[in-house]
Amino acid sequence: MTTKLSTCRRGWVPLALRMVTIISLTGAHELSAQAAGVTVREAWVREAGAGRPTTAAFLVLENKGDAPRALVRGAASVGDTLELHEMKRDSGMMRMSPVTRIVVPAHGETALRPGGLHLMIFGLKAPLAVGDSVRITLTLDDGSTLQVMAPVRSMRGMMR
Ligand SMILES: [Cu+2]
Repeated sequence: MTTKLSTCRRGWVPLALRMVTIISLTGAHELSAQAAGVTVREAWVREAGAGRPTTAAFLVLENKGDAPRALVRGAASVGDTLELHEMKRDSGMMRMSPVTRIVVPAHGETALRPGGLHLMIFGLKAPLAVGDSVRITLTLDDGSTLQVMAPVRSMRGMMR
């Protein structure tokens, strides 16, 4: 019994080490992708009272790289799904609709702000109050991911 267990453990140690190596290589890759390319700033999420199923997130994407990049999808810790949205004037009304990608030009930036491009979070699991923070994961068209902690703010505070 004891012999079998120790054999089992010996078998698992190299596998565990290999997994750690793979994880750290992936981590290094993501880190260099971020350093070479796109960063996020000014991220915030609109507060959402009890019973409200959706909210929106805003941020600025900055691309320090030589190639254009695009945001292609994302996820938020507080909701079921996240969509990329734009606001457009349609016969005198402002309407929002999903977009498949948000381009960030080389050596440029793209702002997601109220009234324009934004991230829409659906299926909120709990109300969001000022002072809370939301973890948002963004995936770019080169497969790299960015993580940002976005504070929750009131819409009124932003309009001042
Ligand atoms: Cu929207």
